[in-house]
Amino acid sequence: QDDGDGHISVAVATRPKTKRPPLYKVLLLNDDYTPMEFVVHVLERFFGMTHAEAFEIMLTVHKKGVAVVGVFSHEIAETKVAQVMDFARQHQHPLQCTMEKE
Ligand code: NFA
Repeated sequence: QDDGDGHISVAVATRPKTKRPPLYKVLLLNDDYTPMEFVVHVLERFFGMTHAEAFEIMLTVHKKGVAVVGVFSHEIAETKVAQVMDFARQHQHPLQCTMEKE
C-alpha cells in the first residue's frame, strides 16, 4: 500500500506474546551416607509431601541417583535449595540439592 508519500508499507501480523517467567527444577542427589529417614523428612518438611510421596521420591533418588522434587520460580527454587542445604549441613549429612532451568 502507498502511504501517500510514495513509500510502500507492509502490514505484518504479530501475536501479542505474554512472557511467562522461566521455571526451575529442584533436584535431589543420591549419596552413600545420608540416612533414608532424613531424606524422607526433608521432602515432607520443605516440599509438602506426604510420608508415602516422600518415601517414593527418596527411593527414586536412591536407585536412580537423582530426581526432580519440585518445579518453582527462580526465587522459590533458590530458597528451597538453600533450606535443604542448610538443614543437611546442620545435621552433618552430605545431602546435595541443586536447581536447573526447566
Ligand atoms: N543412598 C542413601 C542410603 O543408602 C539414601 C539417600 C537417598 C541419600 C536419597 C540421598 C538421597 N542411606
